[in-house]
Amino acid sequence: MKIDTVEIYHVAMPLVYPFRTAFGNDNTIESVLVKLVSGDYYGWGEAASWQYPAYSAEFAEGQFIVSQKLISRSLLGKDIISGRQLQQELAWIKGNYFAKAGFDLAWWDLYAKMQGKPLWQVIGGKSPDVEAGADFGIMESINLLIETVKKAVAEGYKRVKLKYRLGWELEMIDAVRKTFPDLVIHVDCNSAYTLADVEMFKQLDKYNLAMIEQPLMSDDLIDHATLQAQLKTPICLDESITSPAKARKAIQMKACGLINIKPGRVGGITHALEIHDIAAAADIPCWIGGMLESAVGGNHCIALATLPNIKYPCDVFPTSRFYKKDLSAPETVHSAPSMFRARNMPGIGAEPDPKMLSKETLNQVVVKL
Ligand code: OSB
Ligand code: MG
Repeated sequence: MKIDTVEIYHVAMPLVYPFRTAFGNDNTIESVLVKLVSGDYYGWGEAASWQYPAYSAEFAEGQFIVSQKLISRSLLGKDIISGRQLQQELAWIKGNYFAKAGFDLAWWDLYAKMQGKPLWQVIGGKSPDVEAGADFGIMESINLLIETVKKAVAEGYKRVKLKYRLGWELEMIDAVRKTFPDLVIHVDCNSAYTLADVEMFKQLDKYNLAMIEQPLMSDDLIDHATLQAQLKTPICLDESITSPAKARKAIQMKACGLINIKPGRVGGITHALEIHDIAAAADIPCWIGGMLESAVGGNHCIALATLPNIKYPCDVFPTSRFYKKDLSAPETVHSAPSMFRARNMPGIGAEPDPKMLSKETLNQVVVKL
């Protein structure tokens, strides 16, 4: 379909409480929303690279400029018939995965709407029901963490992701494992460690964790392979997997046993599907991660989570956990304890609420031919 108009919104969404990770402390989530218009149809995409280049090299203000000045100009007026073609048109722009993802996601929403089908069916999902895990950032104290995990277990969550905090590692895992001997648990290190920490990671083997997520630097597959060779616990790569080629290489060199696929980090649905298939062929299970997007990005994640090789509860969340009111509507809610159901309407089934969008927009632009 021919892309007639592009609308881009750089937004800041205030969190109910600050989200703390090994790379920082955030009070608002900065995200970029993209609307692609083709004739009477439109689609929405969203990729949240956040305010600072701390999770990856991208950040929302830069993402907005790349989206406005480079990506829009590469797509406007062109007849884009596939996700693959969209990626080819953008291949001259290196990196900038989140920026590309905003457009790729919007294209898939638009495409599914034109077919009159829910996105999860268009991409080959097996059932609309997907399982979510619990995840809550770094806590102030181990006691508070244990109370929070108890609440999550009582709410029906079957797996819990613990954000690793420098200096707290084994003490924290020991306390949580003693309190919950059978719970499916994994840790997310957000690239905070190096091979100097091999001994600490080896100690984790006795806690029967489902995986260790992104222990080392994002651009370092070789060190991950070196670490994995010394551990029984599988490594799951998040930040390191930015493209289908990276996924292929990580698998080939045995750098991981699982992959967290985030549509924003890999440039969109098109590449998320390719990574899913590469991993499936190698018997590497995947799951879907998120960046606390509004319901637009959240529903793209839910659609991806319906794919057959998604074999671990995903990081999708009910809107109310992080936002007083979601920027997009309808808000994401559980369909059953710890479950979500992909929406049964054409496309992703969500779009920004105009009032909330204007309230939370920092910068916006409409690009036409
Ligand atoms: O590493 O998965 C991560 C959020 C922001 C940046 C990085 C990460 C995360 C999460 C989000 O873990 C989890 C969630 O959506 O609940
Ligand atoms: Mg992670």
